[in-house]
Amino acid sequence: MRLYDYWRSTAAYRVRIALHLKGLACEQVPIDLRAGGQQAEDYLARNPQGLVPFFEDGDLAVGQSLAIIDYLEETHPEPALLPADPKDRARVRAIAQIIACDIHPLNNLRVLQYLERDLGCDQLKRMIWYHRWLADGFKAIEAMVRDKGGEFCFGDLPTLADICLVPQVYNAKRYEVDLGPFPTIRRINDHCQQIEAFAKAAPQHQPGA
Ligand SMILES: N[C@@H](CCC(=O)N[C@@H](CS)C(=O)NCC(=O)O)C(=O)O
Repeated sequence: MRLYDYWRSTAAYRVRIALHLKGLACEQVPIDLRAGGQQAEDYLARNPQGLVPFFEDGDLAVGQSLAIIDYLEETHPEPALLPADPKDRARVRAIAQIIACDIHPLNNLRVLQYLERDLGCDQLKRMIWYHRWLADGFKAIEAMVRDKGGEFCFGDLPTLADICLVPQVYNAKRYEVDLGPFPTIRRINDHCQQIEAFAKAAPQHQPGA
């Protein structure tokens, strides 16, 4: 298995957590997003979308973190990243998708760069934009996980929801979001940090950090 990633990419961070939770060895190939490595000709030939993560396993070559994690889940079902009950699976996916479909795409590097370079937003407006969409999503998740009593987003085992949440918390801190209004999210994130798979996947431990 080979993962094209960038140490600070939250989407790649999700895949790294899933790989470590499942105990799977994977070669990492760093793509330097700040230097535009995602737009290099040889990388685009591999992944025409010009984003990380990108993943290869035998004759499979695929992007999109959630598709990669689905593949890992289907090919290496243990430990499961989704609960057994279909209703619970839907609950977990709903949290993961708030992050992966509603927060992250609005706050991705290319979107923030577009706001600044093409639409003339200064850094303050860029920050306001980031904070707005992050807070919207986190407010919903906080309400969904509060009073559930589990150590993770859903129950006492890590799931796809935590895999998406932890990288987004990392990114929120990087953009100096006040996490005070989200005590349950903070508690879950702190708990995940104690788990080896999450710790090993953390940005500061990746090549290029
Ligand atoms: N929906 C995609 C998002 C991938 C994505 O946007 N990756 C970011 C890093 S977190 C990226 O490569 N950004 C490069 C850019 O914006 O130019 C996924 O989940 O894999």
